[in-house]
Amino acid sequence: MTPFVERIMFNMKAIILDLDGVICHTDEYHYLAWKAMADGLGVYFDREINNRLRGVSRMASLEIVLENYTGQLSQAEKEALAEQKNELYKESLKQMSPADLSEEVKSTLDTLRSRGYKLAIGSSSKNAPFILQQIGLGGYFDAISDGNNITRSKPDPEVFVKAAEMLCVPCAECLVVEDAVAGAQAGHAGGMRVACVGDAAAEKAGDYNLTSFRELLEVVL
Ligand code: B16
Ligand code: MG
Repeated sequence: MTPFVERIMFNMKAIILDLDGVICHTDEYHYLAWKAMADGLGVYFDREINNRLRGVSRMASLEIVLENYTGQLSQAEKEALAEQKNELYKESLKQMSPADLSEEVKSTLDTLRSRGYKLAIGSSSKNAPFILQQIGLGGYFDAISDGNNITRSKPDPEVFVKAAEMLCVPCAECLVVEDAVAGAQAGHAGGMRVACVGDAAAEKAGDYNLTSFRELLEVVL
């Protein structure tokens, strides 16, 4: 990796960060809630299937979970299952606190801000504002684009394009940070550069595939 390349070569002005799996680890809570819902329905579900749900909207996630379900479900029954999962998930979110924001993530965000970058959230989650509040980042970001202001989920670029619009920064001058392959595809589809951590980094889905969040400081001066 060549340090400083993003600012010099791409005139990078803003960083749009995914929430679940990047800023905090609500991905484990998603897994536990989907697992409980699937067990209740008698559908096989494991962590490998769960990886396919990263960055994907709630209803699209449900369709993936139901791939192993042999029965028939009406739209109303599907919505009730999604609601059931969300209620379980929200119970976990209530227990979150600023202690769930790692020192590494907070200090890296603060350093990026001190270097002059605008910072935004680009998350598929409708629970994003509540999660940010819980971990002490309510009001921290310059813009929040999330599941409440989009009609198409990642890998569609809508959530990131809207974040760039809110920041008044051209897409080509934004760097997306993602843990999901679908999220990395969304960033690229929006004409943005992409740095990946976690699952998406293991899949080499980004222009930069990082071994830690802090390594972002070597990508953007
Ligand atoms: P909700 P992200 C995504 O958040 C999650 O990765 C994905 O697993 C979830 O289904 C989606 O949000 C919707 O979440 O049910 O809370 O609206 O990674 O885009 O920050
Ligand atoms: Mg994510």
